[in-house]
Amino acid sequence: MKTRRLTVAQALLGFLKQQHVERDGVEHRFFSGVLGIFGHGNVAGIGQALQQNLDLPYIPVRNEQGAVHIASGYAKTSNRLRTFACTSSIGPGATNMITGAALATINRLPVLLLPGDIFARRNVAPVLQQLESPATQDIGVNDCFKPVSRYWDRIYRPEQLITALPEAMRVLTSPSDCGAVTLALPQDVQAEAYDYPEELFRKRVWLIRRPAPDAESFAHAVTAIRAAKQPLLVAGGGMLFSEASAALAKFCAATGIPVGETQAGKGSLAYDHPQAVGAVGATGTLAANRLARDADLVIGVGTRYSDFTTASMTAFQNPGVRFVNINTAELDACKVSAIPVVADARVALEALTEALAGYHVTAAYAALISGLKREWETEVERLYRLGLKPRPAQSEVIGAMWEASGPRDVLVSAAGSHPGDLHKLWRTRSPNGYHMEYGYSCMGYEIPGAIGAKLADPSREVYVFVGDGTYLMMPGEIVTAVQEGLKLIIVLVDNHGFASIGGLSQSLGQDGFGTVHRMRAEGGALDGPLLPVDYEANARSLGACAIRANGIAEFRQALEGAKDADRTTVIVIETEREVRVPGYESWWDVAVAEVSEMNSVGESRAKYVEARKAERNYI
Ligand SMILES: Cc1ncc(C[n+]2csc(CCOP(=O)(O)OP(=O)(O)O)c2C)c(N)n1
Ligand SMILES: [Mg+2]
Repeated sequence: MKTRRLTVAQALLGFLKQQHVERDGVEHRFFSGVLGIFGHGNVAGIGQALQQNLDLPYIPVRNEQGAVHIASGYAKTSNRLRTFACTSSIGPGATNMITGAALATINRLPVLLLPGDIFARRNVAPVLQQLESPATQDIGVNDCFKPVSRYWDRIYRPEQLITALPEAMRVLTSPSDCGAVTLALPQDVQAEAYDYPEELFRKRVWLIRRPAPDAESFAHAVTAIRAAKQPLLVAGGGMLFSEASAALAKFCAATGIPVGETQAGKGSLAYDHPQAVGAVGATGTLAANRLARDADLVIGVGTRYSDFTTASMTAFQNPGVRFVNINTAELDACKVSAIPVVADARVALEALTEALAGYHVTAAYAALISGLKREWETEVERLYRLGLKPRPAQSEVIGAMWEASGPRDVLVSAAGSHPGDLHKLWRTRSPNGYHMEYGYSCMGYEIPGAIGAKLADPSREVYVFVGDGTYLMMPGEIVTAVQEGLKLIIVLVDNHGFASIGGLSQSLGQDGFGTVHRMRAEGGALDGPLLPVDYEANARSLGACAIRANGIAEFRQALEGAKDADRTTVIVIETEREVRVPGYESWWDVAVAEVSEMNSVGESRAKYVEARKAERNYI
């Protein structure tokens, strides 16, 4: 047997370079590089191997969490057909990646994490940054990756790579089991040499399958749809991963079935498609939520049915409502007691369009859909142009951004009050034009996630919508964008803290406690002057252009300037915190304290108990 004598780290990178994927006859490399930060736990292993494998580019980042977010943003924009590996040292460098791992797994995104680990040899333990246990020597901080990874392994011996790596690839390229894969790499083992079989380094092409539905469940689904009087299709993230937008548009045109979109599925249909009724659920449009309320059949495609989508199980109120779920993952296909169609979205929709020939919703239902859609567009226009002075509302900022952006541009965001507002108000014009991380809704994803989106498709302008609270959590990756020559347009909405949680707190009767960015006052409470943060100076110090816009007119000008600029610009705009985009006949279950010393909490609790009565079991 021909062998190659390599360190574990060199063999690992040699393997990664040879991994390819193929879907719809198109083949390319799966790993575009390695993101990370070096420390003593990876510099001699992975660090050395990267230095002699420059065709697998190394991108240094500022925080290991940022590395994983970049990989996730990249994988999401690439419809899971490409990703990055992420390397870290041991200890804090490794655990910084745990949040990113959870985000990737929840969003079903492939990322490969390579945390350094403590010495397998053990004789020098405890090493710097090692967590010890009185009960076992076979535990460390990297065990924390287990619940947030779809596949987890620790490479104690060099030859274990030979069996671990194909498993890692199986999971990373699986349409149903995709998520974070963690291979913990003890720092001594990384540098150890072994005679690896040459075969490990041959080119491999992993077929990204498009599973077709089985005949029987498909037949049940067709029967259910044919019998439906008021069907609604809910488009989730799986629709975009499958690149099923064209198939969906045809399905809707042929059947007249309207489409509501989840956060991950938004943009599956262009906003001006006649059957697109926009966001559905807790942050849904009036159009989609009315249709959801009365639907007798919900066709969930590529959705996990999160509580935002189901409005905490209150969205679908027709007593006879049934579900058909199309999903590559059995876990999701079987939710809400649906007829499960375990299949790829595009394949299933094409087959359904054919099998449903002759079926169309009634003229009355079609008229209801177009009427609701028209009304919704009027509402969006109203919110885009509230004309508030001196500070605009957030909805006006969204309107100005939308008007400045082009049909192929991408909007990236994750946490705050704007995900809900954008879900309702952003008019997505092309698939992947709306990139909201709302599975984990992780503050700090925005900037690194946008770097990933830009790396995946540099031909699209990338806008980032970030709150002031979130900006403070991880602005450092702006430096990474500068380093890589990537241009982002970052809109930082300054509303002095957590408007979202502040609003939620008010609705719970808690008066916004702890959610405004204020100094501690003499009396000991956090009700002093507003925190004196200079966001522009901060952004500038990290290498970005930065500008503060006072009011919407200046904001529009700043956006034009940012479009013309050749590097990342941060535009800071102060908004009117308390002018919010309303909810549209929807609900989200956040439990209110059952006892408290405040009357307002008691009042909220009473309303909460009433509202919960609308929650349904779909059994
Ligand atoms: C890492 C993380 N910590 C906490 C939260 C809870 N959370 C959700 S939104 C939010 C406030 C975000 O503030 P900001 O970015 O200013 O947006 P705004 O609410 O003002 O729109 C918080 C703390 C979260 N989603 N992610
Ligand atoms: Mg804020």
